[in-house]
Amino acid sequence: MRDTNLKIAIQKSGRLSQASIDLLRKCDIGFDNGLGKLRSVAHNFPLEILFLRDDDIPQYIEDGVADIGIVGENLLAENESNINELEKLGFGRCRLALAVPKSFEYRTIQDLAGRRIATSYPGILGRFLESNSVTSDIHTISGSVEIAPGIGLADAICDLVSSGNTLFTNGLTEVETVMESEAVLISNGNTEGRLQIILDSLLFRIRSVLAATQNKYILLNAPNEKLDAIERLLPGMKSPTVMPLATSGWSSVHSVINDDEHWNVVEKLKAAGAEGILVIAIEQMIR
Ligand code: PRT
Ligand code: ZN
Repeated sequence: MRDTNLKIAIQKSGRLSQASIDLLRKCDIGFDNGLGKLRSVAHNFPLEILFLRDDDIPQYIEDGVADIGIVGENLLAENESNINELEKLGFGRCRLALAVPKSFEYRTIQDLAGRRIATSYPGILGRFLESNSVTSDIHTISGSVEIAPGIGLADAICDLVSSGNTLFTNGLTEVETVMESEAVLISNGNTEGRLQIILDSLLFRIRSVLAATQNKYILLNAPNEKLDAIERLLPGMKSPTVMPLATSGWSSVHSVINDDEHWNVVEKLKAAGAEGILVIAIEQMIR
């Protein structure tokens, strides 16, 4: 029975850990992730979860110790490994950016020629500079990259940025985006037979959860003469459901709308005559 579980590697403790666990839980996969645990077997799905340092995950997957995993795209791009990206997961968003001290008079990327740049991403940075025909002196350091200019180790840095607070507190200004990144589900492409069936089933659940988080369920009441205008604002999965209310001349309209634009749509619906508008989170959405 040992080999019949699909193995997924997720970050043990760090920025992607909680969101990775939450995603599996939203897929209704039940497992114990007690402190210090290195592996856990789900009790209601043939999945084994390995908790690892994010840097080790691509190698473990290439070696077949795990079949799939969750890492940042930045990590994959840096290592240029033989790994398939199965799905973008919408969390862990950040960008790899070049930043310089405030005193640096930066105009174009050519200003970095011959300068020392500290980074933990020498591969991505090297390719980026090369594609811009710039030759710089790349210093690879593994952590606290943002302090390098302040201690005289570098003229610029290339590091991950999300809120920008770290750059700001270290007196650095972002000047170029090298790459955008988010968490992705990856695989080694070696899943066959039963493992592939389990992976397909997990992917089906993950995609349903992702679709659900990108959408909202909306219900509203409207006088029948306003229905045409309201329906035009609500594309829905096919088209909105319209049902008569007990009060004659009124209908209840149900639909699904994109989360990003739901406030915008709600305002237009209200202006078009909708009343009693309810916007509800969707748990899973199967298209
Ligand atoms: O222990 P382990 O090796 O597993 O973890 P780690 O310390 O190497 O990684 P971790 O947890 O810091 O990051 C894991 C992944 O999260 C990264 O590979 C990215 O894909 C993603 N991610 C998203 C980030 C950030 N946002 C981020 N802001 N990773 C790092 N940062 C750091 C950045 O390096 C800088 O020090 O946060 C600081 C900047 O943040 P702001 O908000 O101040 O801009
Ligand atoms: Zn790491």
